[in-house]
Amino acid sequence: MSEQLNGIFPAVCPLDCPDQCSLLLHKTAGKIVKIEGDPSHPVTQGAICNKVRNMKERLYDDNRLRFPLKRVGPKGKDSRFERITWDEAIATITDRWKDLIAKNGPESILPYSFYGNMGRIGTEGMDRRFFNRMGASRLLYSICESAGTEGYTYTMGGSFGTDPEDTVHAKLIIMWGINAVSTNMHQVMLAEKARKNGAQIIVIDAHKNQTGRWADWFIPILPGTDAALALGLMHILFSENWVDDAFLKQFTVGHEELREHVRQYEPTVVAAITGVPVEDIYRLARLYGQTSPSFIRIGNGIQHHDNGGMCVRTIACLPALTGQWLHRGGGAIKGNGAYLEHNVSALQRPDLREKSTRQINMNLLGSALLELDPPIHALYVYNSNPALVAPHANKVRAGLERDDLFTVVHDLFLTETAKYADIVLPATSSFENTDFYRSYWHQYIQIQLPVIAPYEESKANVDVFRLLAKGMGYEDQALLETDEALIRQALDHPGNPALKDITYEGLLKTQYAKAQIKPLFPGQLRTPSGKVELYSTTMARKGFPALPTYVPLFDEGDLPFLFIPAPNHNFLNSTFANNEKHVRMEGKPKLHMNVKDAETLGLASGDWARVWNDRGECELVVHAGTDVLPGVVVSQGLWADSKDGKALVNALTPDRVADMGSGATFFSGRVHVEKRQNE
Ligand SMILES: Nc1nc2c(c(=O)[nH]1)N[C@H]1C(S)=C(S)[C@@H](COP(=O)(O)OP(=O)(O)OC[C@H]3O[C@@H](n4cnc5c(=O)[nH]c(N)nc54)[C@H](O)[C@@H]3O)O[C@H]1N2
Ligand SMILES: Nc1nc2c(c(=O)[nH]1)N[C@H]1C(S)=C(S)[C@@H](COP(=O)(O)OP(=O)(O)OC[C@H]3O[C@@H](n4cnc5c(=O)[nH]c(N)nc54)[C@H](O)[C@@H]3O)O[C@H]1N2
Ligand code: SF4
Ligand SMILES: [Mo]
Repeated sequence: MSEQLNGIFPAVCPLDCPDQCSLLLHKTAGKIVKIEGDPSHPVTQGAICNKVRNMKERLYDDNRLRFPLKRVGPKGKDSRFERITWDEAIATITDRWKDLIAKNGPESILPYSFYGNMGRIGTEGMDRRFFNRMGASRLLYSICESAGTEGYTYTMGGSFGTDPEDTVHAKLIIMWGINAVSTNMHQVMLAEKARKNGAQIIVIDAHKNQTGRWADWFIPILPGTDAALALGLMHILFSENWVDDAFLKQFTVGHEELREHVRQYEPTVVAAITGVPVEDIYRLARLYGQTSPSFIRIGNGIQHHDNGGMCVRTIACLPALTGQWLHRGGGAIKGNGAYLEHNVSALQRPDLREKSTRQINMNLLGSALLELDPPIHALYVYNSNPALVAPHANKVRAGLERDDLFTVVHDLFLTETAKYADIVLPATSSFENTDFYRSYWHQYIQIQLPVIAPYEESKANVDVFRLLAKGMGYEDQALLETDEALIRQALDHPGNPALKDITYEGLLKTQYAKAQIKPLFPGQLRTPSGKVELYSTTMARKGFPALPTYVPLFDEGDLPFLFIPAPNHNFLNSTFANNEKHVRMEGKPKLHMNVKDAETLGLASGDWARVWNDRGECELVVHAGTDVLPGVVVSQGLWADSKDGKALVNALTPDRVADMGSGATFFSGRVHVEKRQNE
């Protein structure tokens, strides 16, 4: 920790946000008094979002956990806790685990985590080593982008796309299923620069939110139909000969098959599927076919659907048709994480596992807790809040309520999940820890050293796992190593030449460093053929159509509305949902619906609506207008339980698994809507 009580210290935003801003923390008398952007960072350039500008309130929030707790009341919303010491906490946990391992084996224990903090040694370092050594069940980290990532990989060979810094050169920018104003604000800033140089900005979304309002042209689309729109564009690009034949021949496989295949996606057919009028499909195809460089930012929204993997796989084919990958600023970004891939096996040490262990899909947490055989007897949650963020929340909560389930939660706050815990452990914030960070959008790696002392008795993830290892009697060297050693091992990656010049010492000096990345073309693509795979034999082998294809959403029956519970502007998933200031900034949980639907149901803006299906119900404040098409309703944000707990949008979401990546289908559920009775 910096011993200086006053000063300005460099930092990294730890949140699960593509922008991964460099920050400057102002410290007075040992406390952070101001958080601002670091103007020196080439991408984030000192601009940060409002939620992090206001994060100091969260650091010193009265509700922040100060010491370990044990539960003395019932599990769930009426839970009560008592203070215990760290020694008692660690002894209670490890005694229970030892007993479970002796009786049921280590796979009866399940770690559950995600990226509440993106620091790599804390989220996928010491924790993985510890649970590998134990031989616990493994979690499949599939809640976020896995469907789209698998889809994109079939086409492009991995999470490799355009360097966002180059997108200022684009002349056409399409934000496709991304609420970038809220979720990737520096892509918006870069697009603004491009716009000043004459670029047009198109947004394709199911909801005209602030990103749609910022666009030069907003195209509303029926959810789950984007692959059909992309195929309709391909139909026109081929038939009008707006394709780059030289690029297709040299750098793709399957362009002749694709040309034949997309004949069926006539604009009239596509218009009927997508709700996008024929003339708009033509206009979009003409702009895309005749503007260069063109850049597509592919969001996560389109892949939280039953057909999300195939949808992203399909959109990812578009830049190749017009040869955009050879134009500076052209191409697409779904995610860029693969460029900065660190030495994962050195950090996680899968070799510590004595034998192979079962893997459990985090999207099926409810079923895993209720139905799995042999059962899960203990759950260890950190960096995540599954009681709010996981699909089919009522099933998840029924699982968490099990009397015989021993649950530990490590967090900064007494989250909805922590209320089900037997033992709660207080976590440090990222500004109290050492870690390294790599963006999944820009190409910089950054380091964080502790700026402030740990808050009260809170501990970093890595330190808790060191204590747990000791309690379990594990003496492996891998579990004793320092933070610095972990970072060095992760950065030392002969398999990724882009990291060659990025070292621990270098990062200490410069705070952040850009990876040395070779252009994708020619010769860098990691598909089996080394080319853009418009036709994928890998997909055919796995039972998918080999060519991009529109597959309709799963039919949930005749419930009248498709429900899209998306993220909001002022929270980061459920982070900030328990901080008063951020809740105030966000207002009330709303239900956006088309005014025609509202009228039919006798609803007006400001009314409370009850939204339900056979998985659950919630109550939201109606916002009627023309921002969504008829038949679609949209909410924003993962809200904390209120006294009556009715804002839990994930009570309604399906735990069906997407077509690829064992991904989540948050946006493919259907619901009924009615006026709340006691209005
Ligand atoms: N402020 C803020 N920023 C965040 C987050 C947050 O919670 N708040 N979360 C972070 C995380 S973990 C992630 S993964 C990203 C997610 O951020 P994004 O990549 O922006 O993805 P979403 O916000 O889930 O969805 C984006 C848009 O997709 C639209 N959409 C839904 N279904 C469809 C469809 O079928 N077709 C089309 N065209 N549009 C559709 C939604 O209306 C929404 O506007 O943001 C990160 N950044
Ligand atoms: N309906 C609906 N549900 C969704 C989504 C959606 O769009 N709609 N989005 C999904 C997506 S894309 C994602 S990525 C997931 C995200 O789901 P989560 O990863 O669970 O994200 P958060 O809700 O932000 O929870 C992170 C928790 O980690 C804690 N935390 C932060 N730092 C640390 C630390 O250093 N140590 C420990 N132990 N804890 C820490 C925070 O306090 C917080 O409670 O949600 C998914 N759920
Ligand atoms: S949440 Fe995103 S935009 Fe906001 S400070 Fe963090 S990285 Fe930057
Ligand atoms: Mo995510």
